[in-house]
Amino acid sequence: MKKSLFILIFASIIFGQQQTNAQTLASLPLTQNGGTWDSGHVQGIAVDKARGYIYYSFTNLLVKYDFQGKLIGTLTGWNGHLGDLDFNPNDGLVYGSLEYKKDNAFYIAIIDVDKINAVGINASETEILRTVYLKEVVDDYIADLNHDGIKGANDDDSKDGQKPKDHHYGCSGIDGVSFGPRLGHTDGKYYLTVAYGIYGDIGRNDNDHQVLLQYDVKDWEKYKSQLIESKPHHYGPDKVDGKYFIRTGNTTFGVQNLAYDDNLKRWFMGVYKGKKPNFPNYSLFAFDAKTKAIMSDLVGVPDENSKKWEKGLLIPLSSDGLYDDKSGIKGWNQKADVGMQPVGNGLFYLAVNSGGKGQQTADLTLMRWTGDNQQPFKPINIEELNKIKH
Ligand SMILES: [Ca+2]
Ligand SMILES: [Ca+2]
Ligand SMILES: [Ca+2]
Repeated sequence: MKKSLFILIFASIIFGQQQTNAQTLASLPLTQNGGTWDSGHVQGIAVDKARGYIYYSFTNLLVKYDFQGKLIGTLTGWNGHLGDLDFNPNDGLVYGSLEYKKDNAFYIAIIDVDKINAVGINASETEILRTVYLKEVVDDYIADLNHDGIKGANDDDSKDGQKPKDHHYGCSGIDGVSFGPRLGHTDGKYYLTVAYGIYGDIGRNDNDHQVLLQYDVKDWEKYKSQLIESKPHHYGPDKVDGKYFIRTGNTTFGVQNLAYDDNLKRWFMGVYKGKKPNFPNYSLFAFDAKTKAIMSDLVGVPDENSKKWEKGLLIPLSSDGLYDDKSGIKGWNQKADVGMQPVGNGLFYLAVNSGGKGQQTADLTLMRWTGDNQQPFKPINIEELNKIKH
């Protein structure tokens, strides 16, 4: 008797979850336009599946739409560069990268998106947007590699001539942001994962790796601070919970969009193509969540003490995709640089930007992962979506 009751409860929970998942899938818009704005271009998106919202970062503007395509509100009022986003279902907040390069200051913006309920809310007049300072990124950005005493934003690499150039690993700041399991694992708690921007400088060899940092945000309440732009604060963790390197060859400003797909158990990195002729310069790279990082040479990054290559925790790229013999690099030619968000069941939103100054817009398309090296994502239609549901 008791046993059958358990089975009944268990079955109803599973059935209930399937119902919820089916309902969520059914409510996903096949396409969405993120509005036209006098702002910077779209940088990234975040999706709250449970409550049915899509968030767009337009560099100096955050826009909130519901799944029906209704504009719910916007947040403005900062001069820094808001980049890629992710939604954290554990606290209901959106996390995004926020750069103040001239101030040598890099933050995670943590946005209480529940409170975005009107168009034109000014972040500086509310407590909706809080920030946490990332010392690790700043340390690499301001590294005085050429020992001329000039650092960070003040050292203009283009004037360095034959001297070594500043900015460790070519760090230009941060952009890609995603929650996901500790690298090397497919389960366990999720960590906030932040990707470096990397200068697309073809005249240096130390900028051919992507750099990812992982942070456990459980204790971040104590750091979260209002950002006074005239006096950028330094409240944030001194240490990272993990620092990893992925050799992709150089890109133009590093990982634009970072996304963890729990369906494929895979991390995706969308980039602006690099320009070095010795690399294939793909626009999308991936690595698998289970792949363990191995302490290895970071080829091209000189170790000042040993005169060899610096070492770091290196994660190999996924084994599928297009393959470049010469460099051993794998990846895809797929636009994934201004918005990419997995939403489960092998489905992803991918963004395309258009419009010029004063009229920036973003169009999202719901796509499915195909595994085809030539066309890894294909738009999904309503019939295909219904097939997944049942
Ligand atoms: Ca310098
Ligand atoms: Ca970007
Ligand atoms: Ca992201």
